[in-house]
Amino acid sequence: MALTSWFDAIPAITYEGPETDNPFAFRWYQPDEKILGKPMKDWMRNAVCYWHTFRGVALDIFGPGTLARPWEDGSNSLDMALKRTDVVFDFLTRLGVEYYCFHDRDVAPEGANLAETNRNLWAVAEKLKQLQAATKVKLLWGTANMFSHPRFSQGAATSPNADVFAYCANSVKEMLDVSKHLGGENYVFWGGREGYNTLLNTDLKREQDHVATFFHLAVEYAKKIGFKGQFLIEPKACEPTKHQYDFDAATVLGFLRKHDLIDHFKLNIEQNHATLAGHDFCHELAVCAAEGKLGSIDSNRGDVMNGWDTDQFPNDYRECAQAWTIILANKNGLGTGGLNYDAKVRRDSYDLEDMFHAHICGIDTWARGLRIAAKIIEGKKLAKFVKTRYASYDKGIGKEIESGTTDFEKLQAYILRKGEVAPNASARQEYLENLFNGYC
Ligand code: XUL
Ligand code: CO
Repeated sequence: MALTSWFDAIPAITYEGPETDNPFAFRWYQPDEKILGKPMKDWMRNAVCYWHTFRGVALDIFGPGTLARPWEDGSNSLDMALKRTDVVFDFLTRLGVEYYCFHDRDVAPEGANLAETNRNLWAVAEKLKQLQAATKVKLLWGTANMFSHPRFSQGAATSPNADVFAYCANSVKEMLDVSKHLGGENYVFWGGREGYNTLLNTDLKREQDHVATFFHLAVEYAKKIGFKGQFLIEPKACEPTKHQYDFDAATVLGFLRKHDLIDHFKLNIEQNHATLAGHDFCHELAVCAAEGKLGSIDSNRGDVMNGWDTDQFPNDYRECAQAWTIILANKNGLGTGGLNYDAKVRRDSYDLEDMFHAHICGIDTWARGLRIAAKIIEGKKLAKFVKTRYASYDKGIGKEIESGTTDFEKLQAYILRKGEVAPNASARQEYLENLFNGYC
């Protein structure tokens, strides 16, 4: 396969260690190095997202795009879509990532009608299949863009227009078929415009019931075609709508349970979405992990001074270290999920090399965090502290509470006998923060 050469000025990215001066090298990410018994690449499963990295031009509300990519011919044609795939796979292989993610509309343009739109998607999917076979790059997840076109302006499955619901059934059906064809390991639902802007025009219950119906239909169809990928929902609190129905992890888990969908889904947690909900990223991970529902991660960061989804590349390795301590509590880590860098270079980072700097920084941030988390886990001090903190539940009355063998009357008799609770031990937050710093 002849690869294009837009990136010839940039060497393939390899590990050179923390001391290197080479900005086109990893300082922390050594794909085959074993950490806690498993190669780094298998814990991380790094993925590049097609939309920001290959379709984003960095337009904002004050001006047009600034990222002029030299391979683009200015059209949104099928021909351009096919040519672009070569550049994408050239980038993926030079960077050394093994996964990518895309929406239907990232890879293929709409046609003159829906049948042509579907044909376009399949034409590009065939090309992607060849490129995957030639490079061993795999599809982490596929998804459908049901939020950009004006037909989705009032929602997708939550649109008051039933034709839009039917249109979305076509989109997800095709993308499930395509994801299966490409060996996709997951399938993501981010409810782009599934929410509302004003309750004055919104039947909230009916809209949420419609999404539940949509998910049931998707589950049924995946089963019918034998698609084995994990279904993931990606929560987001707001933006583009004022209130998104998939507000945060806890809301999504409650929704799935209410609608008898809980067994079919896990969650895809995005860092900047967590902060939009007023949570820490690690809080969202912990909520999912507590229920065995942590499926995958969309990695990026917001800006503490801005209240919107800035989708910047992650650079906080300490946050990632804490995240890993939660992820690694599951001995299979992220399972079929991975780290999808759902992030975009800034509007004034114009150069092709900036695409590399961005991803190198993101991958190294997570790799450094992984190394720190391994030391924390191997050191056992934090885990031991937490275990000891709850020791009153390991015996006596605590054990009876946890095993469900007590009631209010027995508990009252117990505490009356004692007369007062045993004094609380210090929660030692500052000691623990200092301990954590010692590993970083
Ligand atoms: C939007 C977002 C999406 C999803 C996929 O904020 O994160 O790119 O990840 O639709
Ligand atoms: Co995302």
